[in-house]
Amino acid sequence: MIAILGAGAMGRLWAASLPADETAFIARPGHSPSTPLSYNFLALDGTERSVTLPWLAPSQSPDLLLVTTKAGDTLTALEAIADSLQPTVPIVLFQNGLGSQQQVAERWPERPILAASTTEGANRPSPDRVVHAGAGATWLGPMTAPAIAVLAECVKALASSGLTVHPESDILGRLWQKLVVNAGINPFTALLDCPNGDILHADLFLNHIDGLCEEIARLMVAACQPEQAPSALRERIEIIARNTARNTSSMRSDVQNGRTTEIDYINGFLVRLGRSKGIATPVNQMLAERVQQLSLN
Ligand code: KPL
Repeated sequence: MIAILGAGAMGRLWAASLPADETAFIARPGHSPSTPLSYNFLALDGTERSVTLPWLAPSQSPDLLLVTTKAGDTLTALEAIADSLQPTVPIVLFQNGLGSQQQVAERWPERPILAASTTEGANRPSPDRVVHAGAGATWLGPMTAPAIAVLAECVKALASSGLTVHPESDILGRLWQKLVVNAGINPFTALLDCPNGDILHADLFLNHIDGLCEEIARLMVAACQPEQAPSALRERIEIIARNTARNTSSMRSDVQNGRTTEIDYINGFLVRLGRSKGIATPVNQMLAERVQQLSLN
């Protein structure tokens, strides 16, 4: 049985794609829903179907756990269920940004903990509807030593969904590549309240993108990531912003829906890293503070 903790768009995409008789959601601690979870799922081919999945019974022990909670909720959500999980159950973390994966790996180094980086696009335009908005791929890699031995079996289990899944020995490197893009697109779209492509012509972006990329390039070296020129980082950010020009970023969507954003695990992570390495991060700090301010308004 594959259990999913976190019933947002990403959790529901996997739930709709994995074999229905082998998948269940995990209820929040203290909640025991009396009815299964149902929603409509719009697939990439334009067909819409109803998905109904059970909640994992307290007596059931999953063979694999997918964690699709928001980055900021992950450690607490896992702490609440960890005692009921066999110590050998692989735990796959799907959070955006960086920081939450390390928190979990440091908390349970003896467990097989993996991180996923995905380019699958999913959104939830209303509470009971999930849209698979773009085909992508998912890379899985070990965050703790015991995860190395279970990587292949986890890739196989997730690939039974029909989604594209690859093993990745350097998952931190891949998460860093995604972090660069998220740090250079998401806060601007949230602050400007615009789709991804529109940031490219906005003064806020044009005035700060070079400074931001210089900070990230220095931080990557300090974090033992391959050195990349700030201009190459900017180019990648701009290519993705152009390729996803009409998309609403996850951060803009969080702000629009009154949800906590993942800024603390994107630009906020870079600010904390800068502090620990003695690297100034004024642009990341300004963006993190302004996005945090948005959620307070
Ligand atoms: O990953 C994304 C996000 O919205 O979080 C991008 C790449 C910005 C696409 O919208």
